[in-house]
Amino acid sequence: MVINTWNYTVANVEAWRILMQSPGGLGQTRNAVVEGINECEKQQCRLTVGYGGSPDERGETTLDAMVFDGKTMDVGAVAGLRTINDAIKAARLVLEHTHHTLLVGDSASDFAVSMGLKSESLVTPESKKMWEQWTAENCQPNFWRNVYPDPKISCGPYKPKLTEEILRHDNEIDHKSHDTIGMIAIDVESNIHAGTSTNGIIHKISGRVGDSPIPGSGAYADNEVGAAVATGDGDVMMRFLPSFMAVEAMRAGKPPAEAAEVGLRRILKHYKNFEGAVIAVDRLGTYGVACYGMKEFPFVVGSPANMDQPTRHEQVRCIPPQEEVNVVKL
Ligand code: SD4
Repeated sequence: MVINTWNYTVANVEAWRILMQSPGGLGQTRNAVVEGINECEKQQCRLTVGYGGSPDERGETTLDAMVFDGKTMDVGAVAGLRTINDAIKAARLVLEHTHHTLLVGDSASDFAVSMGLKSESLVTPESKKMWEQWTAENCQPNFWRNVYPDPKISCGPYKPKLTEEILRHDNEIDHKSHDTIGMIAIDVESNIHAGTSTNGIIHKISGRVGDSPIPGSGAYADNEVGAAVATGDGDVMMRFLPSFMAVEAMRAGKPPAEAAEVGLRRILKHYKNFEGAVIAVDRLGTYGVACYGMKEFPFVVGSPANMDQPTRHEQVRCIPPQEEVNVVKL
């Protein structure tokens, strides 16, 4: 089976097509995840995967991606690519041709080019326009705090301001336009691969890397148990490794639907205003999905349940909004 975040049908259809190139998808899970996700990169899924989306504060699109092999526990990941659109293929190259786990920035792009991928600008007229509009609106919203000039009304450059502490969740960031693809593929022998690809969060500070290329955060897989992938506010999510937590919860006996919630509930103890979703699948292909900060969360499943139409859309209702807990001061 193959399952992925959001309603990215093109990715699921492509991954399923590749899985079905061998009986039961045997040995095809890596190809399925990489080619499925690459389809989203090529088609700029909702402008949040691949080139031409989510310009950072300098107007550049940067990509993060990861491939996770649940059999060998081998991981390849890249972050902050400014000139390679096939980010998931670059991650695969790290996995297959190096002893490293994560390469970042322009050196990661150089590596990808040296291994045969194409170098190209990820900026498009559309992403340039998004960035120009943002700068025309005094760079609002942005991800700065405790700096001057006041980041709530002005663009940078900023300098540190030491007198007042603005807490992170006081900041109202629009999270609407960040929808990472996370995908899990499993064959008949419970060989599992998981993968992610994203252009991160719009207006991010240049150099920012999200949760998607971080093992245990954006994705985690272990053939003995299952796998999980996450999407959402990566700056918060990467502090809690929700994909790792989901897989470990399944290892401890929780069903996938409950396991998917474990990491999100942990985050909720600390942050009430974040947005995120986790998909958890056990080694036999039973899946569960949890989300927070949205009403519903859509995902796509490809499975042999209906061979005439293996790809189907589903959605779950999210955990209802939690109130901030009032701290009683004694
Ligand atoms: C990030 N997690 O870079 C990604 C963005 C995302 O749904 O998933 N959005 O923080």
